[in-house]
Amino acid sequence: MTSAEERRYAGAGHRNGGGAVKGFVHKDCSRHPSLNDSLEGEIQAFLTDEDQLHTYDDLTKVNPVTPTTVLKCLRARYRVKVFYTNAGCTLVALNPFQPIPDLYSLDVMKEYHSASQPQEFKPHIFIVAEEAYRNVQGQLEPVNQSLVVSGESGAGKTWTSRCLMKYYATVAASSSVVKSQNTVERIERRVLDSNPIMEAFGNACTLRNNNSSRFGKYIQLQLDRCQLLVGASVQTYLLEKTRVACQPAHERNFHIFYQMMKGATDEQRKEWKMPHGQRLVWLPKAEKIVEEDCFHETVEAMVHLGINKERQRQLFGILAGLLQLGNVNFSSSTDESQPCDIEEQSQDFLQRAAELLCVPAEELQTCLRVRTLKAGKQSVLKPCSQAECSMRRDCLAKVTYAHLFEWLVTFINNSICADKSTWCNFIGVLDVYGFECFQVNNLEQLCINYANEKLQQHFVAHYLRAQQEEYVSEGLQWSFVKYQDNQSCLDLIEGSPVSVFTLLNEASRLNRTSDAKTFRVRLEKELSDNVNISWDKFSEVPHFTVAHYAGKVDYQIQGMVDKNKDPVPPELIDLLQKSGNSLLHKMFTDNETENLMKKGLSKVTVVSKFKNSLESLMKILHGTTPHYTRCIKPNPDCKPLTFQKEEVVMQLEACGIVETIHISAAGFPIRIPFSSFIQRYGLIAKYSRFPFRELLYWSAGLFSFSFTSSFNLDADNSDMLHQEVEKLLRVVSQLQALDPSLCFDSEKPYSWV
Ligand code: AOV
Ligand code: MG
Repeated sequence: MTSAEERRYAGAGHRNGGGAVKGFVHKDCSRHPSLNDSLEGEIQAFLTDEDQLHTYDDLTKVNPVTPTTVLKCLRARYRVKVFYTNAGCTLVALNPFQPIPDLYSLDVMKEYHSASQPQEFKPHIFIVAEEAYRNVQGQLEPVNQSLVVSGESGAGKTWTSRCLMKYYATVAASSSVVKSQNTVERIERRVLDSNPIMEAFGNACTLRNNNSSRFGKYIQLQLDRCQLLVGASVQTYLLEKTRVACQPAHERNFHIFYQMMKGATDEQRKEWKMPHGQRLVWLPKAEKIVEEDCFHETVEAMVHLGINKERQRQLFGILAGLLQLGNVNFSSSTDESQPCDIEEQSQDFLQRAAELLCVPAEELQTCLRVRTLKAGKQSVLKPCSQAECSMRRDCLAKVTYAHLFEWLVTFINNSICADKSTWCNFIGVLDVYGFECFQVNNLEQLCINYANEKLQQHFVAHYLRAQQEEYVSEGLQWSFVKYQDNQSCLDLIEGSPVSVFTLLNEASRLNRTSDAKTFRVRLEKELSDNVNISWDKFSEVPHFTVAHYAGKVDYQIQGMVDKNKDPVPPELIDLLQKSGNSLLHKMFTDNETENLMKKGLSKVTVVSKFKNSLESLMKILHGTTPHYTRCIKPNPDCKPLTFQKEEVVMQLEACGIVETIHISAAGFPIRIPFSSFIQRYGLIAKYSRFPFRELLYWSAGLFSFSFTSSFNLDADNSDMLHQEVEKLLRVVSQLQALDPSLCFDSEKPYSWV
């Protein structure tokens, strides 16, 4: 379906549905244990025009709105390969798990961009993009916009974010050129090229998604006065750095390592000391072939962004060094006064790691095996146990990789960020890691799921709560739609004075021996009042279970406190600062935190840092107009065009889609400040015998004029104005036919300026 005619939405409706079903009784659709069992039955009983279900472009039009009817409609659409559906104010995007030709082509972008009423087209991510783009201008003043893409792991958030960026890089191309380090590139090219680099270094193949983002990102696309893209900046959130040294069963390390292995020339292999057939412990093979292994594309993007050959050489040298380090093992020592030895067969790997990281092999060995304890001015050397040695090895890799990632992000920002004087507004695209529930979950999943809770709260606060409160404050008749508020879950995780985070921080600060059982008992003592936490007291493995908005997750406690402390032995920082690899040296000397870390003063825990960074993100989001896209994963195995209803219904319930639809269907879809409305439509008051306030709400419910950016009333656009007035007058006469008692209040003469 590529022709404009086919894409055009048949009815006269718009993205947000009409104001039809007010005051309905809301069916409580909180978790329903027998929902799946009764699913088919209920579906059978539903709607007679089954053949037409796939034509429902907006779920607000499904009647009645229940999880099952919504599900049925989405399934019908998925079967005919329609992947986008409006749900009131949000867009639901079903993942096809298969490239869909022509759905995102240049022509389609242009078509949406040039349409006078894109919202009358079939639902598409480009409508959301275009809506945000036109909204930036604002009705009175420019408003920054945010596109919030959510959904569970593998649902399609990153894919959608890429589509959005491509859209703006196309329709808002300024074609200005930027120079850095002997390269000259168009800015749009650079902004897009930041994606493959960040994905190569920050994404990995997990059980849930072959290209799973292991970090969160918020990209601000900077627009100038003419609304052209002149730059961008990226903010990243908590990279899952443990993956570099420890990959969960059947998962892989970050893509970049595999890209190097697959794409390297013989010469590069030699330089990286990676002969064919070498088994590298930190590079577990995944059974699946992953498309993301495209070294060439990553390198090309690096060139475009201005990372020169020498820097690339240093960067890959460091990565190769880390891979060698992964094969270094330690033998157990019977004599505690003696440090553990490096295993015989590991010696070569240690030597190669040292060469690649450009540090003296002797010192590397000592750093890994001996701890230096400072007591006043004196230092005491303490040999490390076998486990401690391995921990120090892993720590070296993690801290190096995290710094490398940070360096890359800073480089990208320097390369794509426009000068503040040249841009005035932004459109932000948020793509974080999706909700995760594995067999074993630890601090990483707790942070990821906490981020998703925060986003859900933003949605609830911004849309479900705020919209209804506004109706009430404006004196509209409204029966409140219940929704699932996740505040108590957030209180449990991050609240004060006691929460999982405060207790974790306390345990980390007191340097208590990280006994998992003790920690669990403490959690139970302090938090058992919260309904969102539970535990199986008889379980062998100490854990706690959190009831997230998206489902229950068991978190293993073992290792959590240590992960939160994330200590870096100062000797390791010292060593890396001495590296002859100028990039590695720079990464560890440029930053003030390194010096604090070295002195052991950096006591900020992982969860505190993450909480702070999410709070600043929330502040930014609150200052923008949000647009929500809910990505849905139609089956757990990432199979093309396979729709499993149990899987989908769980996600629909989790994100409160039914409540959203109810509120959208019952509510007023378009809100315009009074002053803008008067400025624009006050003219009608002259002609109509209609109370202005009524007119305001009725017309707001019937017209999607929020889409047309505001215009000044001068001779040039008087035609346009008259057309709009004609349209409104038609509505007014229809309304008066319905209810002759409606009349114009002559005491309040509104007129336009
Ligand atoms: P995620 O970002 O939501 O998961 P992705 O965006 O990586 O998920 O999507 C997973 C995979 O689904 C992609 O690699 C594509 O193969 C496929 N896919 C998604 N959307 C589309 C689409 N519109 N058309 C075709 N294929 C698609 V995670 O990062 O794991 O939370 O942490
Ligand atoms: Mg992703």
